[in-house]
Amino acid sequence: MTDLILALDPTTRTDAMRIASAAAPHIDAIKIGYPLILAEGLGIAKELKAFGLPLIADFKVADIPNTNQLIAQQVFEAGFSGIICHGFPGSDSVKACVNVAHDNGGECYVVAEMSHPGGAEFFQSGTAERIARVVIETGADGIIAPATRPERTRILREIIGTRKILSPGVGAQGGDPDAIAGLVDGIIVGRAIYESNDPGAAAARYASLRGKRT
Ligand code: NUP
Repeated sequence: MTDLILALDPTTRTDAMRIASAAAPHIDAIKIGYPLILAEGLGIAKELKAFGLPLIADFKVADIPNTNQLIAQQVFEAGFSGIICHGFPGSDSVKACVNVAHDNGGECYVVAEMSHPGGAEFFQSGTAERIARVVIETGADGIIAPATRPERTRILREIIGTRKILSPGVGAQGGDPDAIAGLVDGIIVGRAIYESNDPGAAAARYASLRGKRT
């Protein structure tokens, strides 16, 4: 079954906890990033851990290896089980995040190609494919690849084999869960759930649409 990952980007603790609580029975993991953490602090991670779901830090870490390592250490000390980093700073920077993740029993995902329209500007013409190969070289756990462009994600799947693909862009960005779910290990859904009047029902609907991996 393809996982359903909630992108929890509201900017108040009250909204975040309400939405996570409603969605929790229907989702497989929670992803948070700058919007919620800059608003409420890193301590929100420990509160969200109470839902008993994997918690992914979407910081798209993109620095030199030493700084990446320092950032990743803070992430895992805060209680996260996974981290998302960028691949374009190079394999040594990615490896720094992978090492810290694995030392902590966690996972590291690398952004291969972004889901928004501008993601086609720099990640294509070979860059996404190169980043996917860095995932293999560094032992990272998988990539982030666009639900908005299943044809691109299919190409990246051929490079990374059985490593995981987590795919944002379903819902608010126009990605169709039917077109992507069979190709990836997890779909990431944010606004279509957290901006819904009934986040629990919306999460249940995406859970029923996510289909099986083929
Ligand atoms: O390429 C990416 N696209 C993307 O939307 C990489 C990401 N990490 N994301 C994140 O996924 C984005 O920052 C947001 O947290 C989530 C998608 O949210 P939504 O468009 O479903 O609201």
